[in-house]
Amino acid sequence: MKRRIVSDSSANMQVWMGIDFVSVPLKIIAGEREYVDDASLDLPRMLDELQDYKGKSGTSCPNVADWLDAFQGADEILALTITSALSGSYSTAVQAQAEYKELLPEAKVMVLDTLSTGPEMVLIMEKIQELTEAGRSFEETEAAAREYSRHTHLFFALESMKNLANNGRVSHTVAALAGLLGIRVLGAASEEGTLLPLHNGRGWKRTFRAILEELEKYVFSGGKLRIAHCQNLTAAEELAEMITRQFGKCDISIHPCTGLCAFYAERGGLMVGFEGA
Ligand code: X90
Repeated sequence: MKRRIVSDSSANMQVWMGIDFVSVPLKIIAGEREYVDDASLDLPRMLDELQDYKGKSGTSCPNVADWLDAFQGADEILALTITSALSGSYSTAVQAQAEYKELLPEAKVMVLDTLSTGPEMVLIMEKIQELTEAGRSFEETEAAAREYSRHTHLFFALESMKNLANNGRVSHTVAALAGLLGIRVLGAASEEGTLLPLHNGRGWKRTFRAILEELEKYVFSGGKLRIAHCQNLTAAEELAEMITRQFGKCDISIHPCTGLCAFYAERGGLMVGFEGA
């Protein structure tokens, strides 16, 4: 029995030391240029080049063959995707699941539409790993991961929503608030897996205060919280400190965005995944 955790690269995790884990890259496309969201991506350079690029840019999800490659060699697969409301990743993963089971009828494959992305996916994968270490069966692990994912949430605080709007992932009206007016948008992943704006404001202090208030409303348990940032470690650390002050000692860690999330969250953006009600 060989169990593997697989996720698309919107989880911002390329490797997981000592764990059978595979990340399936999404791609960022700007004219002739294609950036693959894997360990070889030069992120600062991608962000610089995108900033200078005046044409249309977008992204593409993994195809069925990409998922199949990632499944190859394992017989228990727990795969996670970015929300199906914003990407085709879930749909291609489900097709790969069917094909893999045709090739290998004994194999067990879960595909979880996380209705979220980034650090919320990290929490769910950590839960799967915990269950695996505790020796839980595939079925128990799948059920517990699905249940857990109903109690995890995602916030994001973005300086600009230009790429989200230009790619039809958020309305131009919502996006116009950010960027154009220099107002930061704080939002959440809705229960349907779409972007839900919660608050607009200038200055990080106000954004942090709004995040703390929203964490109360979403009943952050004071348990696990993961922050992903796009070239904004300072804000991530400051937020972590404020959360610790308000909620007491909790399990917080910070990591950088990789290609896909960096493209949409843009420079300065933060994403926060946490355990709630
Ligand atoms: O299939 C594709 O091309 C990928 C499309 C992804 C679109 C959205 C990515 C958002 C990443 C921005 C803030 C988080 C929003 C989460 C809402 C559920 C990061």
